[in-house]
Amino acid sequence: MSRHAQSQKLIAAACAGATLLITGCSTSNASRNTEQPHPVTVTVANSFIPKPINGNAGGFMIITNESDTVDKLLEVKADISDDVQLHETRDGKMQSVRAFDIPAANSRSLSRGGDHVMFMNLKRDLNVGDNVQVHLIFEKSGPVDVTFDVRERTSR
Ligand SMILES: [Cu+2]
Repeated sequence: MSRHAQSQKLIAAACAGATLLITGCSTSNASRNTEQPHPVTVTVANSFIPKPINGNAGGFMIITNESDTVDKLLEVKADISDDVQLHETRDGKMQSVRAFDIPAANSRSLSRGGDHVMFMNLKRDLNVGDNVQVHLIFEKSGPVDVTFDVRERTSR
């Protein structure tokens, strides 16, 4: 992680606590690159796909938004599926949603039994240890490429 990203992260962490009490907490600082109209302010961790048991696969990850405004995950693309959906789980049933809000200076965890990415009608077999390149498209941060690794179904 670059020095700049590190400092942004610390600022975001401080804001996460401070915004409970005061509004207008900003991550703006002199070192921000103003030539980039849409700086990427999201980071993704622990991205994985449990080995699928039928023709579809779930995808999990933790998305952190280091900015002071809400971002949205709008679309997901990958070469393993022509139909990648965003699903939430309500009363034990999955349903498709248009986007996932990623709250300001906070994280959203896509995890088993909750929100997830759904790769429908897989175009090839996935085995434990495989890496899948996934293209995430955010409203503010734009495109972010992430590798999902295929893990045993019991992993978290
Ligand atoms: Cu699903």
